[in-house]
Amino acid sequence: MTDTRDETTATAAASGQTATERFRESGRVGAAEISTERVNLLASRVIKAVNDTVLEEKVTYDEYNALKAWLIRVGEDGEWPLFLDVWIEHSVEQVANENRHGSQGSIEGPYYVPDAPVQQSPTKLPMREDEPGTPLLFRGRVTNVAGDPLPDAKIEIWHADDLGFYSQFAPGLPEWNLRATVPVEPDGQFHIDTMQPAPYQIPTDGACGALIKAAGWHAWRPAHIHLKVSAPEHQLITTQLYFTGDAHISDDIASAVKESLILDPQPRSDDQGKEVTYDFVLDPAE
Ligand code: MBD
Ligand code: FE
Repeated sequence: MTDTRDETTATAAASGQTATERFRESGRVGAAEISTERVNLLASRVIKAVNDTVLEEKVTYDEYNALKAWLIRVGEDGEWPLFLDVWIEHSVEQVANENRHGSQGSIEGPYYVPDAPVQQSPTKLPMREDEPGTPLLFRGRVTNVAGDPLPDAKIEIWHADDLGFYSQFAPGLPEWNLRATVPVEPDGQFHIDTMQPAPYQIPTDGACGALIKAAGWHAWRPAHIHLKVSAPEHQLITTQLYFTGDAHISDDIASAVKESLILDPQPRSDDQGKEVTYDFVLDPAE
């Protein structure tokens, strides 16, 4: 049977289940043994933090049961990846990258898919013939911390479309829409034609959306481009780039914006949309 639904019929539960499956398949589950000492320390601290909140705020049984029901629903909707990546990953990223000298990182989020089609720079991301939005030429160079170009670098890039949907996580989109793996040019430069993404709202009809509504928060992330930039003998950096003037640049629900990651695209001289330059600097492998 052909799936005739389009991306606007996406549901939180469907994209959540897909994100959950993708995480299970990613090879990250059980990839490293966590010692008994470490589990004891971390689990004890998290449980104590919750208990302290209960005691200090005098949490009632009604509130406790609301929490229990909500946690059950997070699992049912497959939204543990979304919940963790929106509200926790930014701190993990901060710790992981605190000693870097090169470009700043940011969170990966739940919608990365490995092994996107390889397209040598200069290139245009896979997109529909009538892909909506403003064309954006994203260009720059990948170097080491000394400023030498890294000709063997590659850039994995993925982002949402103009309606805020990611291919493979919403129905009706071509499999690799707005996703690619881009080897750079011999002088370390890259030129990637894409569409400027729009501000993004995390799914509002699932457990995370229910929390946002119940707490009176908003569900927005500023428009962003996701990237993984790597080169032999250098540390891979996972990051995101944002756009100046975005309505949610200062109140990202995922707390993942950094000053150095905000772009200011300019109109192209040929008037074919916008262009912007960002240079990536990779730290040496440890
Ligand atoms: C996203 O697109 C995203 O980047 C993050 C971090 C969380 C939810 C959706
Ligand atoms: Fe995203």
